[in-house]
Amino acid sequence: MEEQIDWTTFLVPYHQAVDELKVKLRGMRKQYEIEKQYSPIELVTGRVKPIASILSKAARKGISLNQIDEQLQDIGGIRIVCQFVDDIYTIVKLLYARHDFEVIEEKDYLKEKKSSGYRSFHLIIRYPVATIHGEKFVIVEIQIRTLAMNFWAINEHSLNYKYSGEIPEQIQMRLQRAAEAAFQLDEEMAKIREEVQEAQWIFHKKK
Ligand code: 0O2
Repeated sequence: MEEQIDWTTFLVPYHQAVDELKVKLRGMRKQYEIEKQYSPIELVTGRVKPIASILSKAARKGISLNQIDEQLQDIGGIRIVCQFVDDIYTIVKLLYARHDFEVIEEKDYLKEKKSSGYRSFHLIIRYPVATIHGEKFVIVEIQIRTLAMNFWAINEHSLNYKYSGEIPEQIQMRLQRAAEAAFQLDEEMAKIREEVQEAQWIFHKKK
């Protein structure tokens, strides 16, 4: 028999971790701005997975509820969005260099996209949260992707939700084409990166 979970208590450290990480990572962006440097981080968002999604993902993956804190790695989720593909690798390096958490796994869906067409770089981290009962480690997934990859992923995610994971073939085909177009967009932008950055810098100075 699986023990009942007190969800409010269980999710407290995840909320704490996500809130702290958002502040810290947005702080990195701010620091680039203050030092008048280009920031590889465009925006940072975060969420704690809703209970219904935790339950359905655990069921789908055959994970028992007393193991979800170890085996469901995206209960706490952070997303970092950047402008250029190279920024992703800069961010990954910056995150590995930090001492306030430990990277325990990386998933490079850039080198090898998922069959859906999904591209992103994921880092799974072990993050210490100070609780009134002492230090508690939680697993958090950090997704790092470009604006183009993000645009594709949020649309595909909505369609997946709409069709309960069974997207009609015709739409799947269009999504594959859209993923390829997003990839091409990232490639083209990478080629004129310096021009774009210079233009943004001039615009920023005028503000
Ligand atoms: P949500 O609603 O974003 O929380 P799996 O879902 O089994 O493929 P796994 O093994 O948990 O994934 O790890 P993975 O591949 O790192 O995926 C975790 C999360 O990455 C997903 O969480 C999505 O946010 C994102 N992701 C992975 N594959 C895709 C994809 O094909 N399309 C989109 N749009 N996002 C993807 P959840 O729980 O699926 O969803």
